[in-house]
Amino acid sequence: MTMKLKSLTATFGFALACSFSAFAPAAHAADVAISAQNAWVRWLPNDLPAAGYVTLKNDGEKPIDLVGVSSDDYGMVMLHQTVSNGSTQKMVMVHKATVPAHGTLDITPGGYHLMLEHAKHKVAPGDTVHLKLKFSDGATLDTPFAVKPPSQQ
Ligand SMILES: [Cu+2]
Repeated sequence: MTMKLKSLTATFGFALACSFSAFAPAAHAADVAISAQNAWVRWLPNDLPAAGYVTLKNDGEKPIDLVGVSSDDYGMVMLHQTVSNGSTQKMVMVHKATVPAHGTLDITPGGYHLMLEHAKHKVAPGDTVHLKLKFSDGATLDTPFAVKPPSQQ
């Protein structure tokens, strides 16, 4: 009796694993047009807000907007754009940024940045934080960002 139960469990477990692995690769290839590269955080001391930078690549046929960012590591994450007004620079909050079809969007110093405020735990250079990037096609990219010390920025 014990033997029979064990073999049933094993068979069931195998069937589950099998159906998952058959399904996952197809869904991945069809749905995810966006990938993230070179994701890092400009860390500043004394609990100052940090800035996240990343290059987004769109392999799809249509432009896709970055429409939201959230994180388990920070209480507040916003998409900001640095705007220069003659000799002065200021940053403004924007609600989306477009990744062109078959192109890239550089969220890099001087352009866009992800403003990271109210860290939920101590974040230090050498850490990895995770940001969830949400896109207009419904995709979400859970992206690891390398936290860099001021000397490596
Ligand atoms: Cu900002």
